[in-house]
Amino acid sequence: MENKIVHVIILYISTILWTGCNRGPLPQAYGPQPSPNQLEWQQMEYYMFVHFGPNTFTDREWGTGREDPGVFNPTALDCRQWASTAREAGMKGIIVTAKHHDGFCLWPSQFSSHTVRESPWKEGKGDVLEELSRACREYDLKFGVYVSPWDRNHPAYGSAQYNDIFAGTLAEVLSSYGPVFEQWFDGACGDDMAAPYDWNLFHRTVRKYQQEAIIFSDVGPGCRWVGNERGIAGETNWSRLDTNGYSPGKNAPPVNILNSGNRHGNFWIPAEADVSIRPGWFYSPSTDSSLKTVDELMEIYLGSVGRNANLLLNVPPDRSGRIPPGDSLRLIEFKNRRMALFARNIAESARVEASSVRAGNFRRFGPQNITDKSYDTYWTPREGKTAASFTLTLDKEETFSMILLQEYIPLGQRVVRFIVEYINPSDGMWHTIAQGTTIGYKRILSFSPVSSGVIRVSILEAGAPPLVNCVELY
Ligand code: FUL
Repeated sequence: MENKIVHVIILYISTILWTGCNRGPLPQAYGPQPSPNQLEWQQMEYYMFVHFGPNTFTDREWGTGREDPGVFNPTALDCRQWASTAREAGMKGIIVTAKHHDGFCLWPSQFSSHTVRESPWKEGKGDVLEELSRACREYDLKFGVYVSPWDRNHPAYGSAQYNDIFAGTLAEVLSSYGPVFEQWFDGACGDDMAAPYDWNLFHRTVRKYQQEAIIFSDVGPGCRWVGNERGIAGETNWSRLDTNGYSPGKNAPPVNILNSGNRHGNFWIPAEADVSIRPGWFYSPSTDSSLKTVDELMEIYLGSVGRNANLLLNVPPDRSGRIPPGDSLRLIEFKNRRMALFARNIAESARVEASSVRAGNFRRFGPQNITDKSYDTYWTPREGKTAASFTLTLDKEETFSMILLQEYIPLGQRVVRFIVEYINPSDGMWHTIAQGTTIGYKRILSFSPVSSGVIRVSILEAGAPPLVNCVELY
């Protein structure tokens, strides 16, 4: 009987402790936060850009719009080959130039007389968007479109009436080919405009047909241009941007701002880094032997995904309508390099201790969340603490030359400055290996290899208590 009472008391106390532990409020959001679609988009990290159209056949980057549609005649166009290449390369989607500045439409648009319908390809019965969107579904890739407002072919271009025509063009693309994850609006435009672009109308049109699509432009609103075409984000890269008074194109914020964002920016507008595997955006036989090397692609990867930006890598199909073997081979070599570099995370089984943990629920906010594999769990120090550290103790001494860190961005981007140190076994002292500013969704730092069993990451400054959900060491 006495035993039973003791049991009941123990059960009662542990229930109180357990439920007590689970109470306590979550940290409050800090600044603007990503929408669920922006978060999903950020987690894609790496996807393919495809520039394809008359320029592919004419050796041009900017067509005049006066090209004979007869030049567009791929002999063996195969969108499934583009998709399987992207898939094999580890990419998560494809964005295609449905319409570039020359105005040529890769689908038979009602709003233009300069389209695949006027070309000899498939006797004018073809539709690249139809084939590509289907191939993307087959290979489990997301499908996105670049539709250039600048149109060097359309007779109405530059007039107020063109805004409605362009909205109609967008509606056609966005309502005919299934879900579109990203609508790409280029900033380039001609000088011959009597009426400015009606961006509100364009955005409303995207929203009407594709509620979930991320709208890209120099200034978002879904994601922003990174400010260069080299695929390199700022070492400091905030996913926040002030856009008041700015618009895409000539009136965009200065490129250094696009490259780094604004620490206190009003809107969540993360960076997307676009770059081509070749010197130009469109295929040209003259660039067959100047593909970026794996080293260059690695540098781009660390400069984009490794600096809190998504990487949009352009891989242009050739005149047959296929991605050339050299380019696809390079993509696979690049993927193999990444797989080899990130093969064994030596922090995975580390013991993690923190200088401070948020009160209320050790499990929910404790340092062990940094090495679990879930994006949704994080470590955070106690309320009000914007500087704190965590230490990893490895099973044994290991050699490493890379650290990967992630903030839990659904509650805002916080970290301003951090430092990484290790204990050198030969002198037992702390030494600095790397320092950085922003982390954001993902930050990767590489350094000369060191050997150690104890590593400390200190957040030195943050706008609000940091929420760190991942650390990896390679
Ligand atoms: C630029 C365009 O003018 C280029 O032709 C290319 O499409 C690039 C991705 O964006 O602004």
